[in-house]
Amino acid sequence: MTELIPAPRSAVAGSGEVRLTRHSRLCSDTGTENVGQWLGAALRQATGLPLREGHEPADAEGGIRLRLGPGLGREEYRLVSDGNGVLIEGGSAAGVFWGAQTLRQLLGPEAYRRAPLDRDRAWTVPYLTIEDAPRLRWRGLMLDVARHFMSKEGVLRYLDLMAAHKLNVFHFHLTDDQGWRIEIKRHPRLTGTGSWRARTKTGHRASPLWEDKPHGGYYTQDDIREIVAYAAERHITVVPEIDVPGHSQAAIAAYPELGNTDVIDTTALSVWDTWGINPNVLAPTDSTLRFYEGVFEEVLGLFPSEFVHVGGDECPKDQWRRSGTAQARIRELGLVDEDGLQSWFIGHFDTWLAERGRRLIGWDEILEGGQAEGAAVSSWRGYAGGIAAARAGHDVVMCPEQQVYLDHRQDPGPEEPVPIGWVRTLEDVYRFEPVPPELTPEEARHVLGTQANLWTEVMEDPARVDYQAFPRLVAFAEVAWSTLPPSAERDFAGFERRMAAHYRRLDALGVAYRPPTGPLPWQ
Ligand code: TNX
Repeated sequence: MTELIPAPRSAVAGSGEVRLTRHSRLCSDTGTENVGQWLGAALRQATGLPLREGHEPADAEGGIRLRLGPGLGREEYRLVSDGNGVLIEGGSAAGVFWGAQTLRQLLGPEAYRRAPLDRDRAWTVPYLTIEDAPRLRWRGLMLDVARHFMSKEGVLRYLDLMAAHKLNVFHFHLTDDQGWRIEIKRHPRLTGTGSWRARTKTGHRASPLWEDKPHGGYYTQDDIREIVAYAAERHITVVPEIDVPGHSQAAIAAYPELGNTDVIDTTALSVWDTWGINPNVLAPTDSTLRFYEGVFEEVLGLFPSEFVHVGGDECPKDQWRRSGTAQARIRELGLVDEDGLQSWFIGHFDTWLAERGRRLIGWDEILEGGQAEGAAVSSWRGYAGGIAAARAGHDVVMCPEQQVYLDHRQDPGPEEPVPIGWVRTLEDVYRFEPVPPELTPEEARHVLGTQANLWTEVMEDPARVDYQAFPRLVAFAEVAWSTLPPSAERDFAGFERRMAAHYRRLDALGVAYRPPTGPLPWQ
């Protein structure tokens, strides 16, 4: 009937249809005005209909009415299309917004266009009643803008794509060995030096592996404010990630004193121009902590999110093993080994963030050497880290690389352009179970939700990002939002049938997805 993705909890068809015309109004009751503005703008640009704002409920007759509905959960909504028009009620503006996204799907693929197709086209919504609410409250996408920079406009477009799929957490991976992408006023060389690399490695099989052209870019603080506000209008929370103490070569290239200066000549380092796990990590000194407190202070001023991601992944301990300064620190703090030093580093920021009313989240390596008190974990190396953390009473976001790493190849065929990674097919993603069944209901309450991760080593432009993300992100969105049967019993064939309609929506949105059949974009 309606081929909705993600599938709603329930949809009951009626007979008949609401027809939107030049006389139809859009009426937003108190508390839903911002959603009304968003929906009006989206539908006007696609349909060319004026959809004048109405203020009296009667104005919405035959048109669209938005209102808050008592008794509904925060993100829950009810959409009723009948002889009175379309009514969307939500437990909060967020619920109404997700209902508005459903309405866009009901209007047909052209409702996603940026310019009207044909002013005389009939815009209809079948009579029906939809009751819907998300299964999980953290439905995330992580985008790595460090390995390859994405323009601000590209990021805003991804926020729109997330919203269309009812995803609500944007994990913004802003720093890594290969680039520092956020302006920090008190440390200008982080972007001055750290945002560009002299040459770059491309992921495209047809390209030479090395390109001597420089690669880089960064977001000014004004850009960041714009991104955060744009996300908020779409009921998406932006969680910033500043990676410590590993994945920090770009920062050390900018400020050599941040590195282990008694082990290597850090003044000789430049922003890294290859991929992998980098040995050049931060020195565990007070001055490094003070430097990063300054960074996080500016970050907190820009991002209102409860959670702040501090990375914590892939921090090789070799330099700490050889550094007299690091060894002295281990003795002074009474630690057992270098893993303890990593915990001490993360623990410092856990307390520091808690004192400022925020919460720390880190990759599952932060479990090694003892986990900081209030810290939450992004479980990426499979399920074990997430299960252990949930059992110990820590909150968890499940993002195991075996199923939701969208940089991994999606087909074993030789024509696949991505030269690295294991095969994670659309069906693998669709059968992903974000809440490990071995957890008791009590433990499972610590699973905040799930996210798909897009690392961009092999994605040098936005079209490559689209290709890796879609269609798998669509399957992921359904897993995160909809209450599906256990993995093995999921109706993948049914999902594929609904996808046939969804590809038309992605076409209208201009998404360069991997086509299910036919030639690939670069063949
Ligand atoms: C591991 S996932 C990483 C990233 C890479 C990714 C490639 C994680 C916390 N670290 O730095 O980009 O693998 O798949």
